[in-house]
Amino acid sequence: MAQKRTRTSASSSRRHPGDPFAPTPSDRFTFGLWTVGNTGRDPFGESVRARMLPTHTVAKLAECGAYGVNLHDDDLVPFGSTTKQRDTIVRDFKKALADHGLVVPMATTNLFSHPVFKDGAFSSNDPKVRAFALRKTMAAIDLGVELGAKTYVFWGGREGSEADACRDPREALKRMRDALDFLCAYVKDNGYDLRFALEAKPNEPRGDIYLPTTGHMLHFISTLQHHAMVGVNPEVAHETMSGLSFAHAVAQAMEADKLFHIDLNAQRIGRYDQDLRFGSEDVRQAFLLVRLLEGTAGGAKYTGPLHFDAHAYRTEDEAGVWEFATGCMRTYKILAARARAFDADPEVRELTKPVRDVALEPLLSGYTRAKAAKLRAADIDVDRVASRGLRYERLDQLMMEHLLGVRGA
Ligand code: GLT
Ligand code: MN
Ligand code: MN
Repeated sequence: MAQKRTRTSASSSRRHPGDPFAPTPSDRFTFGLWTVGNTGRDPFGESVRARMLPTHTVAKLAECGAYGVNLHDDDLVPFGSTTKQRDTIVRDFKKALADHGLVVPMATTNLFSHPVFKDGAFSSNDPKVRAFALRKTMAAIDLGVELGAKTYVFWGGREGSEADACRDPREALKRMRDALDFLCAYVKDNGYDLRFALEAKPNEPRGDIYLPTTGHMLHFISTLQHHAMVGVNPEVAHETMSGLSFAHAVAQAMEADKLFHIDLNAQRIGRYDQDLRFGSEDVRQAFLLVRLLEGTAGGAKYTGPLHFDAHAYRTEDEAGVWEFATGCMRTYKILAARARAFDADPEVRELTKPVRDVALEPLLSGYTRAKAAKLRAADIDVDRVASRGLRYERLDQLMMEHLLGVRGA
């Protein structure tokens, strides 16, 4: 229902005619209420910006050219609200969405802020905590579905440990599986059109968080009862914190048809979870990611929402927040244009042309005894193959020149 576009207000592209990088709703860019609404509080200092009303966030995001807004239950309906308060808040929020033509593609549960979750939610040793977490998530799923969400994210920020002897990590995984199996069945029982997307993070706020990378998540999903409705929501910052290639994690998820959602931001290796403006660090990785998502090299394209799970620097006032949001979206579009130009460049195409061998290729998959025998007998001049230079220096330099705007712009 809420997924239909009804926006009539001046969109960003109309306000910037002829600007190819001005974001528009058809770009599918989304922000969480908690992202642009981040008040700049950190472990060393208080808020530097006032709390934003969700209805105001909706109006401003629409003005910037975003497509949608995502939320935790508590971002919209403060913890402890009465049913009457909830209904009023939800009614006003729905009106703002309709007035400004924004949708809610994704919703999630806050299972980390309240002190009751200090030692986890689904993995807690205390059945009362696990029961409360399930109950809170069922209510939050109802809210998300009411707002039109099609994807439901699970980020287990507190599912981890410092004093690791407190529980057997195998027991934690079993409890998390039980919770997800339960909640999948809840969605099915209610006939909701909703898929789950699991988000990994290696640490912070816990010393170690269970299921620390997208790869861990992908295996865990294969052990779930209703695995077909569960995919991943990889985040740039989280995979980068582990020192891993984000593009490779996303590629594995895409290849498994499990990229249900994505959290875009920027991060430097070895630091706390920075959640910086998309593309503002490691432009190479950002380029490779956008190239992958846009399928400019020929692979399948990602067609889901492009969510920026990032926030403005603590130095900014509200005007800076909207510059931050616009910057995320513009950088994505600029990188997409650069990726298209790179993959259309005749020299790049020549350098990335597949190496063909019509005699050997049929032998390389689908084992048979005959194929194994042919492989053994095949004439392969190993020294000749090994001596061939692959010209990746030239390829990478071409990528840098496209990226730096001196070629194909
Ligand atoms: C929190 C976290 C994010 C998650 C959000 C969804 S909550 O802001 O840092 O990475 O995506 O629960
Ligand atoms: Mn995230
Ligand atoms: Mn993060």
